[in-house]
Amino acid sequence: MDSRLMSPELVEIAAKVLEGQRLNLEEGITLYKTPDLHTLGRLANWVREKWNGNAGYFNINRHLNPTNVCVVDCKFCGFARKPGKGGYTMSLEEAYHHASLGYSEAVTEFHIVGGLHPYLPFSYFTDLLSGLKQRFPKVHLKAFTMVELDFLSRRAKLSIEDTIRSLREAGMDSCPGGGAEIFAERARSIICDHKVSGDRWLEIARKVHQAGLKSNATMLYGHVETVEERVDHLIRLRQLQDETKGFQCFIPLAFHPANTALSHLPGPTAMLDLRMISVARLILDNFPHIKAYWIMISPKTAQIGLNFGADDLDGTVVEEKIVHMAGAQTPVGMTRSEIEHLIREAGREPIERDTLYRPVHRAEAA
Ligand code: V47
Repeated sequence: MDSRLMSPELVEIAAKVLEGQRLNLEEGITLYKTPDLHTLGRLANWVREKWNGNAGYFNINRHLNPTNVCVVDCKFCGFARKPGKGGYTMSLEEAYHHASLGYSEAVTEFHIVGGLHPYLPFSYFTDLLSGLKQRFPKVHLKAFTMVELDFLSRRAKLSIEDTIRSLREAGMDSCPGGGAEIFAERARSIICDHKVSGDRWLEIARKVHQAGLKSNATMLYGHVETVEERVDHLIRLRQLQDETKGFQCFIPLAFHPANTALSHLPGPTAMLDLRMISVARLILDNFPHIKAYWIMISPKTAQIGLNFGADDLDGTVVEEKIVHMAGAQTPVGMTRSEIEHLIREAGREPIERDTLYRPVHRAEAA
């Protein structure tokens, strides 16, 4: 890369990236502050191609949110309802029915997350998983964030290890990356002071990985967090990944302010969306995948993200509630051909994957 075309503060960082050297906190801060988004994106794109070549991954999935009743009261959330305040809770039969809406043999993943419901017994969750497995034996169940696992273990009065074991026996195949928000105490205490700490989130992720399950990781950005707190978040994830190698994918989550207690905030812009993807790709040098989650940043920005460090767009989703209840204007789902079109137009090769990033060969799956 020609250093004459770069902002001066990026010259040394670019050399380190091209030599495969790890970036530190100060360099991460520089990447978040540089006005030179083009160089940032090109560097991230170089690393992305080293990891994933020209692949543009997607999957055929469906989200399932069994309840939005939640005791935690996070300030950034427009989805949750306090107990007795008009939320919904699906019976098991309703949840199975919901999973079947729009279901076809093509679906390879259910993404299952919900509120922290104070009264649902632990058996509801094990029955939910085993009932889904019985009805949809080929579908991978990516279920429950680290925050939900912590809550369920306390509800069930089980150790976190036993909680993970029971859910796994019932059908949990991996875990999604939500609930991480921002690990730094200062920002976390403003946006979600009743939630488990960042350290606890990481500790549970460690247990999930030690149990042999994969998981993802996220960061919620564009609210009250500082640039330093973002880099700190990424470095803490990188440290755990060095230890466990259990994370598959990092997903930056763009904050949507509408209908939340932080509705006075403007929310992130497209420039920040792309910067978040690029910096994540450069700092998380041990994460195989970075996702541009089209639901949160729009299909168009996600498509550009495929050339700024991301290699994955997530999937068809079908019915997204969490950010649509916080004002998201994107569709609630996309078809396979729409996703493939976006990826192809970005100059990438669309590759349908399963949750564990194995290519899905349609003729076989059908
Ligand atoms: O945990 C909640 C976030 C997460 C808002 O693992 C909000 O593959 C923006 O984690 N504005 C759920 N974000 C989504 C999530 C996810 C999505 C797609 C793929 C994967 C994966 C994980 O959404 C929550 C929270 O961090 N969130 N409210 C909001 N107003």
